[in-house]
Amino acid sequence: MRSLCCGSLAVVLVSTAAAGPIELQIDQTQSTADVELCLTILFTACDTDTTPVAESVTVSLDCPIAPGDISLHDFVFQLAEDVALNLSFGFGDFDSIGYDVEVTYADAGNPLPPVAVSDNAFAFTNVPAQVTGLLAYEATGLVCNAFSSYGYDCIGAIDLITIPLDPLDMDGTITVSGNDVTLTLDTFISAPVDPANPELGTFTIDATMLAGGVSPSLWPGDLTGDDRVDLADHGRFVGCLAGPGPAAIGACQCADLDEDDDVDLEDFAGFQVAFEGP
Ligand SMILES: [Ca+2]
Ligand SMILES: [Ca+2]
Ligand SMILES: [Ca+2]
Repeated sequence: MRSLCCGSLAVVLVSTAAAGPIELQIDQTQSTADVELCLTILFTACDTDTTPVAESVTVSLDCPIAPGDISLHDFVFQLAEDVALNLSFGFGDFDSIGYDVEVTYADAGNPLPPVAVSDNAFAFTNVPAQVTGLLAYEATGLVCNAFSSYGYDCIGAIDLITIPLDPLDMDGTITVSGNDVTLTLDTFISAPVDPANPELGTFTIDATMLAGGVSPSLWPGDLTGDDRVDLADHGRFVGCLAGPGPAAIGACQCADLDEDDDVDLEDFAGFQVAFEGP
């Protein structure tokens, strides 16, 4: 897995590859979103459709071989197919197609603070997100009349970017096998069709995704995943220092700089060489 072999000098020589964030590609053959639209016009009618999800999730890991924490940097959840949502009220219909729909991270350049990985599982909370795309529709009969009363044309399109999303919660798991990183991520999005008239209806997106990529290179001595070896890493190193013998476990495996399975003073010598300053 790792190519380091021969003590601290070798450690320093290979410390040129950046770890950095890792972009994981969403496997659209194993990722789906259930989309539901409900409108209330006298009574509530709903319809659902399912589409594969494509695109990517970008995260950083404190220890690429055995993550102890994970930070979310970016994501694009692209609904890979149009969704057809056809509501029948008896006294009229609302037929619609959602297309080019994407849910994306709304704070690009500002990763979320790291969260702990425990038994491969983690939870991101309060994730800023936005939705883009169009819902093209045709309302007929009394549904058209009702829609008109809200200021809408009977045939039109709702630009989804006008709909603000509440921050999202996402549950996930991460597993590392050799150089392969696999992430699962589940999220549920619910928003009003018309934020000014929330009683008109809601749409929801219930997504279950699987993403994969190649593990980033180790940055020897970097135990926080920011490509720097500073006092934050020193604090973590000291927390891992257990002397010769005890096997390094979890994210402490990244503190085993000489790769003899322990974290001892020989590793600390390598850490001191890698140390870049406070
Ligand atoms: Ca660091
Ligand atoms: Ca040792
Ligand atoms: Ca060691």
